[in-house]
Amino acid sequence: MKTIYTDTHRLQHGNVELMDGQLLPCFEKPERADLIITQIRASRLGPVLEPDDFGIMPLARVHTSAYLAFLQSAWDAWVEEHGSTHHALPLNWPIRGMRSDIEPEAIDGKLSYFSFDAGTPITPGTWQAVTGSAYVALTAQQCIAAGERAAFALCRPPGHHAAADYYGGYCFLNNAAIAAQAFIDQGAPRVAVLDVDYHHANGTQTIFYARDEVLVLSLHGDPRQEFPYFLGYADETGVGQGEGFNTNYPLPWGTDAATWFAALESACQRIMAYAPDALVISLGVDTYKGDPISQFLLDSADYPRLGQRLARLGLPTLFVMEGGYAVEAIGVNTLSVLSGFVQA
Ligand code: Q9C
Ligand code: ZN
Repeated sequence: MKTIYTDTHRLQHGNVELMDGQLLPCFEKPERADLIITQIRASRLGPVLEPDDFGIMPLARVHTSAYLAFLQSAWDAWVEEHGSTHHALPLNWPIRGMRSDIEPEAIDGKLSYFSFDAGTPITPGTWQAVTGSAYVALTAQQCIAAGERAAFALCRPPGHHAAADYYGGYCFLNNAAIAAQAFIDQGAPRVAVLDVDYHHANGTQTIFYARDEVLVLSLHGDPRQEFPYFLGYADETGVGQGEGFNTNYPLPWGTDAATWFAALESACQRIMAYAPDALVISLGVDTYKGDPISQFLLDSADYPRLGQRLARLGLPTLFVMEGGYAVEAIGVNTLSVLSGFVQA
């Protein structure tokens, strides 16, 4: 299996995020991808390739032009307003009864308009890092389109919390959605996106919510307890043409491997019934018991098993990296999923 990777991810290196009432060092940091690529290079998984440049078009198939223009210019606007001493974080959001349909002129207003949390700093290199990450996903998608059974897009920053016109949860461009849309644009009638990251795939769900040609399934911490809190409930099943083509599997804090794999089995049955032409796996390993911001109990031995189960679906499979913050284990656990897949 080929891995697509670029060092450009290091240009996204935020200083702090607001969590538990503190400004803490960002959990989503360059070391994450560095540890994964180190494991892959030391393994026999396969070659590591650089991404191609795809321009703005495939990004604009998923994201709005106003949002892309904002992301591209946000750092410069921030520096003009505040100087470059600190990275840009939003501070307030429109709630019930306030106007959420007007893009303000001031950069602080724009940051709020296009975001949903205070954990996702915009830095001097954010635009270059996030476009590089999307190109990693698109290059891996191209490998599958050219006939390969599987490919690994080592994306960083991650993408699944980003919707058509907002960022948050460490995500700016929805790499998995951009790749899924590329399959559709190249003529695939049906694509399934299965998100096994600990957090709900709110961005991916929202992007494809009204459409039946992309089935979206997400296993995640119950939003009653867990970020992003305001999406990811079991009764969100799609709308209009998309009704029945979104499935959420919210699971409580403390979920163990037995319960998690039972939910995975349900998701696999749904995928088989859908019979997609390609499968995109949003691969987070923050389900690990040692993850510092998550509450599931998967152990390292469970990750090969995940890869094996996905391989049994028998589909062209694109793995897209999402979360995972226990840096000492993230490389091993990620490689375990991919090795389990190729050895199945
Ligand atoms: N108390 C991804 O895994 N903050 N994003 C959570 C926990 C946001 C995670 C705060 C977590 C986002 C791609
Ligand atoms: Zn996550």
